[in-house]
Amino acid sequence: MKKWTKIVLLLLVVTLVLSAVAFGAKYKKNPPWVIGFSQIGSESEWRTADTISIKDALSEDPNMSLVYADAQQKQENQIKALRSFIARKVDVIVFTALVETGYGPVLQEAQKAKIPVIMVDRDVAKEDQQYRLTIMGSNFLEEGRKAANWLADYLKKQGIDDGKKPVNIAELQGTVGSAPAIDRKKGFEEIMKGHPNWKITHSQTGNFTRAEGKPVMEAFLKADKDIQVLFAHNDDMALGAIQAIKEAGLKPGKDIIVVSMDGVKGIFEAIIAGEANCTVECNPLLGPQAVQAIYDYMEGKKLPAKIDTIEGIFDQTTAKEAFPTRQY
Ligand code: GYE
Repeated sequence: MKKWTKIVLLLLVVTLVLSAVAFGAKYKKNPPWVIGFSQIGSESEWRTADTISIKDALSEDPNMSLVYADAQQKQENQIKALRSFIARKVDVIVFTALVETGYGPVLQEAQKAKIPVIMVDRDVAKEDQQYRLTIMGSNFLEEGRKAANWLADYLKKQGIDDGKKPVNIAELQGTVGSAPAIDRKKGFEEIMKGHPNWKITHSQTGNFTRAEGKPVMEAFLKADKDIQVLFAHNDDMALGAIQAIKEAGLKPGKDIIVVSMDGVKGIFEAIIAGEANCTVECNPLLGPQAVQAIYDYMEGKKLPAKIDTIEGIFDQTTAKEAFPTRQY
């Protein structure tokens, strides 16, 4: 063999060995990785889209194997599922917290077992955030502000709000103690401070479902017909309430302004039909972002404490045009 051929061959071998070493060291742990995903349930159109997005992204990735647990809106089921993930030593936990409090001990157990927890959508309370790696999802506080700011603008344009006459608002709250219910309310009320004539005259939970949104709105209307605005913490409750408004002989979208959050297909249809007025988008398609976060973790990259999603707002002037491009 000629000398230069030997050198080329040697270089080739060195390159191959080096790249093999580099590849082997690419991840903290060699794939496939077992990912435990604890979802809260299936209360809304939003949740369905979110579950499909995360399950698809995780199960379509050849490096991941998914273990799925649906808590059916019960915190104790969720804590059990998290403990079973820890017991079977999954590589990563993906977790949406039904409510903010009560997960401290189980999150500490995960941390002790060195299992990273990547939160999706609903976060835990401040004091427990130190036990999870990151959270990805929406800024619920900002969503509440957006809804109130849209309302202020709309009332002004319609000549309904003179700054003095009371504007009576009925509120359908999400699941009590959940991050989106707490923060959407807070954000909305923050903007309300600049409108002293706005009043929340009724406020109750409808648990983020159509089935509960309807009877709660019925009860509001039975007690009092003088409601100008419905602020619902999600579209599903708004859709249930729209039904109740109609059955009470009133026109949703006209007699009562309907503002909600999520941006699901059902509310787009209602907005286009003139029966709802505005939805603040909350993007449930978090699967690809969750997968990215798992890779980042496995590659030893530092993850930001919070990964925000970018979202819009839709009303009767924009819903029709945007509808064909909606993915959920
Ligand atoms: O708005 C609602 C769902 O946590 C952001 O939960 C989510 C909320 C969403 O049930 O429809």
